[in-house]
Amino acid sequence: MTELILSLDVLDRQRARAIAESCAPFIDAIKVGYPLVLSTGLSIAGDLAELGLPLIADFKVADIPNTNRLICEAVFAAGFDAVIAHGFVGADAARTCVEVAHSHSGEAYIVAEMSHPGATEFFHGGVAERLAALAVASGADGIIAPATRPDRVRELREIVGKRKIYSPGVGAQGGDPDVVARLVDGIIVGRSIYEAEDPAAEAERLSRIRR
Ligand code: O7M
Repeated sequence: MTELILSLDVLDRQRARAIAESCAPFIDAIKVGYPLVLSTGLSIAGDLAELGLPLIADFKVADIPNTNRLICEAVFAAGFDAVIAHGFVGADAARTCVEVAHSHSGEAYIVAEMSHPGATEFFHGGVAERLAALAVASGADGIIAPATRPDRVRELREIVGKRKIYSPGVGAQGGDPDVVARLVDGIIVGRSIYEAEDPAAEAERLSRIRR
């Protein structure tokens, strides 16, 4: 069954907690990125951990190996279960994220191709394929690939095989959950859920589509 990952890009701690709590029965994980963490601090991870769902730190880590290590150690110390990193910084830097994640029994995902229109500028022309291959070679648990381009997801699947593909871009960015949920291991959904009049109802609707 395709996972449903809530991208909790809201700025207020109480609102984040309330949305996560109401959606919890229908989602498989919560992705937390800079908008929420920079607004509330890393302690939000502790709040959300009370729900018992895996927490994914979307910090798109992209630095030298030593700095990546320091960032990832802080991520797992805060209570996250997985981290997302960029691969374009090179195999050594990406591998550091994977090593730290695995040393905490966590997971690490590498961004292979992004979902927005401008992503084609640099990711196309072989780069995404190389990033997917780097993710495999680094022992990453999976990649991030765009729900807005199902054909690209199919091509990247050829490279990553059974490793997981998590896919953002459903709903607000135009990706069709009916199409992409069949191709990936998890769809990442933000605004369609947290901006809905009834976020839990929307999460429930999406949770039925992905089955
Ligand atoms: O559903 P949305 O568009 O409101 O939110 C999508 C989330 O996924 C949001 O947190 C983005 O930062 C993130 N995302 C993308 O939208 N596109 C990408 O290519 C990559 C990500 C992402 O999660 O990277 C790990």
